[in-house]
Parts: sequence; structure tokens; C-alpha cells
Amino acid sequence: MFQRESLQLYFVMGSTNCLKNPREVLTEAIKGGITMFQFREKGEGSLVGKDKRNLATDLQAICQEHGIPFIVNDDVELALSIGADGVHIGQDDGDIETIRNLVGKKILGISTHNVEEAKAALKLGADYIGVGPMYETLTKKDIQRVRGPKVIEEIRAAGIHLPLVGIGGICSGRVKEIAQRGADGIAVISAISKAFSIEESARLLRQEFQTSQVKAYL
Ligand code: 3NM
Repeated sequence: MFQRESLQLYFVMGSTNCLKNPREVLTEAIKGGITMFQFREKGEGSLVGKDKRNLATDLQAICQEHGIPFIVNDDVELALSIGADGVHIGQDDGDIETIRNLVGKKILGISTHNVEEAKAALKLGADYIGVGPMYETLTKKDIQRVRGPKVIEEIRAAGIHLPLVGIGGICSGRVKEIAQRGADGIAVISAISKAFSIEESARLLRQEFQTSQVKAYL
């Protein structure tokens, strides 16, 4: 069963986001208190084929050892073949209804950008939604226009109580405004993967979220 508490500090990453071995990065992030992990092997220079699969299974093993849900971005086939805990897809990653059926009881996360997409995700049986971009980010090239944390408030005001994380440009100091608008967590790439101290950065982000979370939607 998917628990919304798992979303508190959702670390998303692939090899191109890391300044050192992604296995080390993930291990340190887990020590710092991340609550869920998404393998997102994308962009220029990213691994493909056997190398991608090997990294996925190594990261999955690290997550399993620590009881952290392991989600695969986009690649439904990879997720199913290695027995991941779930899949995360964007708006253009294929027919969501078909993917929901393929994924079965596994966790399905959907990227959304506004109230309409959030409503659609709810209808299609998403277990959680990512809402972004909260702020400008250099990590993803094809982001939509920044709407800021207020879109979370709009989604909640529309009566959508789905588990939800904000994503995009989130770093220490920007957590509170997301937590206070009714998010269940924050999803971050570079604030953890490129931090000088990965463990400390994760610890601080989790702490910031926990101290300002509004649990109105439990
Ligand atoms: N999705 P960082 S923004 C993967 O808006 C992703 O849906 C986004 O990276 C969206 O934490 C984003 O380094 C990049 O800004 C997040």
C-alpha cells in the first residue's frame, strides 16, 4: 500500500545529475533521510541498455536494503522487468490509462502542471502527482512555465486531495512555502545530488519540510 508519508522527501536522480558515483549519492541521501527514490536516467550522456539496467538494479538494491520505495521514471518496461515499486510518467509518456493497467497495483505517479491535469490524473488512478515547476530550474530543459507554489493551493482548493509533491528548483529556504500550501512532500534533484554534503542537505530539507507541513489532507 502506498503511503502519502513516503513523499516527504522524494529524491529523483540519474547518473547525469551526479558529481560522483550515483550509488554513493543514493546511499548518502538515504542516510540523510530521503523517504522515496525515483530513478530518472535522462538527458545528454545518460546510460542506455544494459548499463542503464545495471545502474537501476544497483540503486533498487540499495533502496530495498533501507525500505525506501524505488520508482522508475518513464521506462515502464524496465520498471516491470526489475520489479520496481512503481513508475512515474509525464503528460507525454504514452496513454496513461494503458500504463495504469500495465502497472497494476504498483505505484503510479503522474507529472502535472495545473488543476486540469491534476483532475485528469485523479480520474486515471494516479497514486500521487508531481506538480511543477515550482521555480526556475536548470536540471530539466523542457519545463513548462513556472507557476510557483500557489498552483498547489489551487489544486487543493479544487477538492483534489491526492498525495502531491512539488518539484522544480526546490532548495533549502524554499521548502516552507510548498509545505504550507498543502503538499505532502518535495521532490528534488540537484539540491541533493549536487550538494557538497549530500547527507546534510537531505537532512536539512526533510527537517524544513516536517516543521512546516500542514497536515490538512490526511
Ligand atoms: N520535473 P531540480 S522540474 C524532473 O516541472 C523535473 O515537472 C519538473 O530538478 C516539472 O530539483 C524537474 O534540480 C527538475 O530543480 C527538477
